[in-house]
Amino acid sequence: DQLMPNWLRQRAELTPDRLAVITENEQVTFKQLYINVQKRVGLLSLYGVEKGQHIAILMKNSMDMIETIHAVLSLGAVAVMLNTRLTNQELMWQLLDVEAFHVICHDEFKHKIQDVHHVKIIVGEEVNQELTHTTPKLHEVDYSTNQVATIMYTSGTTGHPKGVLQTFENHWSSAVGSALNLGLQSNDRWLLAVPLFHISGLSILIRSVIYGMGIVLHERFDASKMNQAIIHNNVTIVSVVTTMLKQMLDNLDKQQYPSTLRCILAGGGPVPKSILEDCQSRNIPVYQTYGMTETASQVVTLTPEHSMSKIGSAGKPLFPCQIKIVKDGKECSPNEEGEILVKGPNITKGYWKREEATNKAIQDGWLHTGDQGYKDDEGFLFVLDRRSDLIISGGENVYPAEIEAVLLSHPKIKDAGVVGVEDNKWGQSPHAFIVTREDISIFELEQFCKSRLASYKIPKNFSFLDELPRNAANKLLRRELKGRMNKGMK
Ligand code: S0N
Ligand code: AMP
Ligand code: MG
Ligand code: MG
Ligand code: MG
Repeated sequence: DQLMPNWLRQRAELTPDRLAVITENEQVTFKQLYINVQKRVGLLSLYGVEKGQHIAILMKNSMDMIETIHAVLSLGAVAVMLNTRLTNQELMWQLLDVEAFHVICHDEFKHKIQDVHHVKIIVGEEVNQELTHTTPKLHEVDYSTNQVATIMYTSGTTGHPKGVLQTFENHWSSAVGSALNLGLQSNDRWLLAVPLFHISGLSILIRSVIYGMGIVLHERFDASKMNQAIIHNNVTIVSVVTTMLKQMLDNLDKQQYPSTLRCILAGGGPVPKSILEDCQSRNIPVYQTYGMTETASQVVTLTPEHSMSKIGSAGKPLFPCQIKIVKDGKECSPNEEGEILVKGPNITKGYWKREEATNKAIQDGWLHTGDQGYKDDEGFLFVLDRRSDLIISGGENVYPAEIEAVLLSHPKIKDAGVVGVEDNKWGQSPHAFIVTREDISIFELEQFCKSRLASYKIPKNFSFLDELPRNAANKLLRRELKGRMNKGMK
């Protein structure tokens, strides 16, 4: 285990006067950010926060949230990043599972965790008032490589979501790998409008302190505001998921991005070739990337010089990473399809309290991603849209099994199967097939789902069947259900 200096302190010492964060109403330099964070460190230690504790954060993108993340890390505690779109029940489950000591939340989310009694809830407004008379704490911890910095929950093909452990080394090697691929320029400024509670957003914050690079922070996604920021705010790089990019291109219309914009990093799910080609013809520098929560963001990103010749590919591995394609335990030959395995210092050491799942997912250092793909004869990765067990809606993962379990818990439902269908706005959205014991209305079904599932997980459509296709072992044949969808069955 090796020690690194506290990243924010080091950055504030190296380049104190550089801009760190620009929001709609304020901007701070690294030095100011560091001072503000020290106050928060002081306040959180008054609240009893200590090294090693799990401190959950339920906040919207904001200066508060950035300071809170740095403060938690600076105390040596672990920041548990909660998705604000989840329901009370989903959040409660994660808070219990992760054994959170405190939750720090914005006032508007307090109602979602009211019933959680085992943790102290620290509300944003309270904090801001107390901060005015808190003495800063001047002794933040150094960071050790093997220590867990953050935990993010990710669902799986079966059962409950699992907490992905992300160490300082995971984040560090991810940030360095990204810079070695995309390069680092002294005028770089990264637009952050994806959620900080996902690794897509958090990884930008981490790159910012490690690189000494400013971020332009948006509280919520707004295509027009993003384009304005790119055009007027000297943004050089921006991270997006497909639905965001689509809306930005529509909004841009006949306007052009300035040449200062050097990279639109597009990931979190498939990026249709038509959009990539549209960007290419309009001279918009879009780079597809493949990565996940378990890999602390990008693993494979298309390099600038191949963006034309390898359109549709996610690229080659970042310098610290390796990929291989495996089928039936054997490595595939070029152009042969199989499961994507990835390896590197950015890969999680496992899932919180899930030894079995960890050992299954990571073997000899290789993470089995569950994704299908192939490498072409020059080693470029193509991710295939072949999974029937995962639906990606606007960059949010939806696992059919999770929705099926909720539907099956309704007394009137005898059987349920969920598949992803093409959705013009979100890429894919869930569609449920159900077999009922007695009549149930769509309204009743939706209400039932609403209290149990985040809204992006609620099926957009329901079809009623007499029976679901299952094999001899009673396993649901989702692919067959999907086939019925495609044949236009309603
Ligand atoms: C697409 C987003 C921005 C849409 O949110 P928006 O427009 O703010 O919606 P709201 O106004 O809040 O709600 C309006 C209605 O829409 C529903 N809704 C919201 N989001 C979704 C959704 N995704 N699917 C379906 N419905 C949605 C709301 O529920 C509401 O409906 P009602 O009114 O009925 O309640 C937002 O979804 C968003 O931010 N998406 C992106 C999330 C993300 O970042 N995902 C990536 C996760 N993966 C990773 O982090 C690994 C990959 C990675 O690191 C990466 C990814 C991209 C780029 C770079 C990288 C990298 O490697 O660095
Ligand atoms: P998450 O668990 O939210 O981090 O999502 C990671 C998942 O998103 C991956 O396992 C893939 O299934 C999907 N994904 C990420 N990048 C791409 C890409 N470039 N093309 C297709 N799917 C992707
Ligand atoms: Mg995942
Ligand atoms: Mg919105
Ligand atoms: Mg996702």
